Amino acid sequence: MSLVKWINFQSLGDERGSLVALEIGMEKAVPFDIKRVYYIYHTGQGVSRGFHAHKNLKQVAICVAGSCRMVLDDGNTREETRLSCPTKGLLIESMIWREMHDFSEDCVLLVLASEHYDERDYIRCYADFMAKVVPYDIRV
Ligand code: T46
Repeated sequence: MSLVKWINFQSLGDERGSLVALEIGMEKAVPFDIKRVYYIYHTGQGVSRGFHAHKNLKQVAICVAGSCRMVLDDGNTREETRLSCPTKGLLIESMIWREMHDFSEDCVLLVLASEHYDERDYIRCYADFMAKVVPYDIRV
């Protein structure tokens, strides 16, 4: 199964422009209760971010302006995708190593998170991440 999982949001656009509403409890558009929202913007040219995994945290990343490239790695396979559409959210499950590259100057990456911020949930060393990964061939 692909690591790249998109959630499509309805655009409530009219002649004035576009609007996306994410309402907690409305429907399970996002497959977790949102406890935190943050956004990444003004990323310098050539700067990459991420380079970590989360033990429990699940997130949905939405590029509400501009674009960036996201690399996802579950320790068995590595995939990448471009985020550039405000009506598409990229679901990032727990225990996925992520890297973000090629931010456009105008990129605003909005992230919905299933938990409050907790540095103890981060795995910031790739070797530590790999040591915790269960290989595909021994998963039940
Ligand atoms: C992720 C990717 C997509 C906080 O204090 N609270 C927060 O909610 C967040 C997200 C960060 N911080 C602090 C921790 C660092 O001192 O802000 C600083 C920058 O965070 P970090 O270096 O983790 O940023 P990124 O862009 O590498 O990663 C972020 C998220 O942290 C991470 O969960 O999945 O975006």
